[in-house]
Amino acid sequence: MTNYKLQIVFLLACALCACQQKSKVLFGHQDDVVYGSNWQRLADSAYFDTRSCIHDLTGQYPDLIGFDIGGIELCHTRNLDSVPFSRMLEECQRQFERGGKVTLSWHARNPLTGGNSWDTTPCLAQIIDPDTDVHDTMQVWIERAAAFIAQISALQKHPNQLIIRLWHEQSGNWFWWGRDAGSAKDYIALWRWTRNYMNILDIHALYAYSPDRLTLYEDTPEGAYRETLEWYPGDEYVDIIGTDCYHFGGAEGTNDYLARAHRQLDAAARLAAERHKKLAFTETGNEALRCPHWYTQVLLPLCREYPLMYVHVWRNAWDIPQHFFIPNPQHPEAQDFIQFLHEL
Ligand code: BMA
Repeated sequence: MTNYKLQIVFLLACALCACQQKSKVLFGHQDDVVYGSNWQRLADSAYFDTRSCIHDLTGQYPDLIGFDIGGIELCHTRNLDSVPFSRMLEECQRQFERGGKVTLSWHARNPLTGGNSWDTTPCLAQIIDPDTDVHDTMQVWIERAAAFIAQISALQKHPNQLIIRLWHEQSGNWFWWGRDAGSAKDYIALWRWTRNYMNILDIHALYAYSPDRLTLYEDTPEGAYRETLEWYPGDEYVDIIGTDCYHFGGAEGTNDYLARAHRQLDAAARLAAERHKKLAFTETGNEALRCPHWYTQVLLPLCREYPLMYVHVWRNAWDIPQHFFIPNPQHPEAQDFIQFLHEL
């Protein structure tokens, strides 16, 4: 072989290695294996052959499945979206056995009023004050949540299969742990308390911090970064820094979505790089896929701009026709979504 040909072979080999080294962005879907648009398998125990929204489209189970434990604090047998906790455990076990990951969120009730997560009656200061009944309630709720999560944690087959996303979207004003319901100091105290309790039960997980829209400070990258940092629970408590950002409406909403997503992801990426943490797009989606080719034309180019560990989209509710974030196989966007998964 001539030197020239050898050089070409060498360059091709280098290019191949570089391709292989680029780590894949994992894709996650909430409640993927318990229901989807037009179907549900919400029995207490799993069917022998688990159905999955992603599997229906691709023949493969998702890299990441999201579950929410809202309701565990009241010892309910099903979460706020009717998923039996016994079933969640079985599906986590199956997902871990397949080598996949699970991400947990917790839409906990308001411990002051007993209302749901969206009851924004301020309670954070009382939660943190050890002399209050609300504090005692929260202690019990954290214990119950941790006891359930400990069972999930014990099912892992490989390191880092479980991700726990605590007190998400605090930068919004829609949850009782959100921006308007208390101070950053109290929010951080709640985060650390929750995390410390998970440690006591020897739970092994990656912990994700995920704000949503950033509007507290000026509309500059510095303002976004300042807000992300101000509520950050601390390096010892967090492994993944992410953000939640949704695309509202059709194609006309694209510019607004991209502007917010860049603002938030830039801030998260900067903090993650500085603190040597993983970066993730912890929740996103275009409800009912009103923006044509959203997956390949909007989300894919966005994801390529950042070194993401994963991107996670929300649930396909079986009982709310327009509340879905991935297409079912009959949907006109199905091919676009499959192509997105190939190229992610
Ligand atoms: C919201 C919606 C609700 C659901 C909640 C918790 O975004 O999907 O219908 O109850 O998440 O999963």
